[in-house]
Amino acid sequence: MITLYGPAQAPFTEKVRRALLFKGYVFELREPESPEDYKRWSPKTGMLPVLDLDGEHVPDSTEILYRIDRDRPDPPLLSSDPTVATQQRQLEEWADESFLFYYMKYQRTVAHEAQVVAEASGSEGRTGDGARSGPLRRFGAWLRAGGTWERPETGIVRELGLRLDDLTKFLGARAFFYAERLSMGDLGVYAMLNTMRNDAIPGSEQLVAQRPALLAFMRRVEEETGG
Ligand SMILES: N[C@@H](CCC(=O)N[C@@H](CS)C(=O)NCC(=O)O)C(=O)O
Repeated sequence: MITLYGPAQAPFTEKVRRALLFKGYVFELREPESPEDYKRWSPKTGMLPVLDLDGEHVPDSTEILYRIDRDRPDPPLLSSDPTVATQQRQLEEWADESFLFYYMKYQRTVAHEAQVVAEASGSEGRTGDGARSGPLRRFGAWLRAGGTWERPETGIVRELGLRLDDLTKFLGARAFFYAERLSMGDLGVYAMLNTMRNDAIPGSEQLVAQRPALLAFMRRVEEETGG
């Protein structure tokens, strides 16, 4: 009995789910319903996904991919060319880290802005040393934003768009990244794009929708992994 424990909307779970489908595993997906489920299913780290392979619990999405590739080598998750395989491994790691980086940055920015607004409204009506005039406050905000009027959230989405442009260039005319066959690198990128397509960072859905080459890539991954 094979069970994948993890929240379906998380890119890490989606990456493993697609890898299992690609390999032809029959499995069940169980989603956590409470923080206790994270601890129960992943006692060491509290992080999901975890794959239960007939009673053996394998944590971490990347480790799971390596494990199932070893257990069931056909079809492979890495190229037989060592140079290409290294690129595919690096891409898989990059995909996990990069989207998470922008996601966390976005969350921190939104929390910080909410705090600034709360502080500003708390100081309204104050006079004397603690109060800052409108133009002075606006100048402070302008400096904090790095001398630009662009809102920090807009800047994050714009940067994310640049990363998608990088990806489009890496992909080029090939069906998959660095190769004509699907690899773990493609699954990592797919999972990241899929999370964006679900608008995990507001505005990210549109970024993906505006890039037909990446949409076509996603369709190819879906065809290879059972829709
Ligand atoms: N490096 C891990 C990351 C997994 C991860 O970040 N999981 C999140 C869900 S998306 C989690 O379990 N968070 C719970 C927590 O941080 O306590 C992997 O690739 O599996």
